[in-house]
Amino acid sequence: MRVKRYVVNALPEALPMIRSELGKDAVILNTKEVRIGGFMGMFRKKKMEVIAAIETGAAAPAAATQPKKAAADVQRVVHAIQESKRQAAATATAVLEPPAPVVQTPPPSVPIASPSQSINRINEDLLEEIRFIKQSLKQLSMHKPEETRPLAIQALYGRLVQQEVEPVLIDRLIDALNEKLAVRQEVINATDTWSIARELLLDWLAPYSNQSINESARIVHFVGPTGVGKTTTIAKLAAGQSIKFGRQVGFITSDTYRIAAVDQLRTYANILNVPMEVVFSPMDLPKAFKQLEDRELIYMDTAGRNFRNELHVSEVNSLLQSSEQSETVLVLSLTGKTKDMMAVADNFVKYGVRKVLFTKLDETSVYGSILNLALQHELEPVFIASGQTVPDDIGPFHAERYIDALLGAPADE
Ligand SMILES: Nc1nc2c(ncn2[C@@H]2O[C@H](COP(=O)(O)OP(=O)(O)OP(=O)(O)O)[C@@H](O)[C@H]2O)c(=O)[nH]1
Ligand SMILES: [Mg+2]
Repeated sequence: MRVKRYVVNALPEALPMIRSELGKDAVILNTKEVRIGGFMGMFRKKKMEVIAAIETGAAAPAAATQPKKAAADVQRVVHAIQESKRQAAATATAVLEPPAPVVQTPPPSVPIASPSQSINRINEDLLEEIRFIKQSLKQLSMHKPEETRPLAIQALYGRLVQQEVEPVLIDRLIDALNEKLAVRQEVINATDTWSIARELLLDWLAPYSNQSINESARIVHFVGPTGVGKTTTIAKLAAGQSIKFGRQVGFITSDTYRIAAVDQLRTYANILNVPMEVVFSPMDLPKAFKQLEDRELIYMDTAGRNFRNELHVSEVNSLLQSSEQSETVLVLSLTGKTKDMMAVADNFVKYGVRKVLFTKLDETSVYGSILNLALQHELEPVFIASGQTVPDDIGPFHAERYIDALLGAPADE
């Protein structure tokens, strides 16, 4: 066996070298990432080491002898398959059947297949084997183990894992990327990989971006787990609407659960000169709406609860009924754990919630949950809050800015 080591930037670079030096029968024994060069352990460059080998008897043949050899190979494979099938059938018979008693048996009454029927069956079997091998090869190339992927794709994979993007979405993106790259022959660098990933993600996010709170909704409810920033967000949005657009805003709060929650919203109501009603149960709602009937826009605050518990979700939902056009916005903090956010989102989506508002962007550098919630729960991000200052620290969701933050700079920059 002849073994040769190649150090390249990425696997596709090694393939033509292997083919020309060792021939088309060469096999890749191993690939791994290595670091070379540098100075005192610093500035080392990432490379890929590829170990390839060829049986010495099967040295690279001249082009003219290829067809003959291919035919011989096929014959050898056919023979091997037939032989292994014959042995498997014999073994199965031996295992399944008890030893036959030593008696004379009459000749079998089943008709014996004609030679042409047998050849047809062998051909069908062969075709079936070839189909199976093709399918397996395709699957192998789609789901290459991480370390045999080109370096730029490995780096992108790492970035998305670190951003807590759901594994199923990462796999989908890498598959889509590989499909796009399959039509390109050259070795792909990180900048190109990042830009294709950006395009793909923007495309996927398109149905969920450029969304806002429904303008025809006079009543907007804000729901979400404890302490995510619902009350502060209401103050920020109300200030924007009344100061920037001169709209007549009113507040309702049903958060009588936490001591001082009513006072918190009342403080903002006083500063913004906005009337406020407190409701203790769904029965108080009609009276509150009547009091605020001159208001163009009503923001309703609700108590933060453990909304992984569906009972709490159904409780808050009973407060969100209104005879008018209304909309409910789920408020989630980006500092929350992805799994918990998904569980909360799941519960609210069941009640028809479609809009989500993320807070505390300023407290994290991990943004995967926005993508996860949009693509897996079809929740449309409407605003992003990035600080405690009322009213400034909030803005509409921008898909492009978001994807840039999610992907970060390409790995080779
Ligand atoms: N860093 C940061 N803090 C925020 C943001 N939004 C809100 N906060 C802070 O988060 C804390 C909780 O905010 P609240 O508005 O009281 O949260 P809530 O969801 O109404 O809380 P409950 O009503 O108790 O469920 C406060 O200290 C806010 O100043 C944000 O975007 N970034
Ligand atoms: Mg609150």
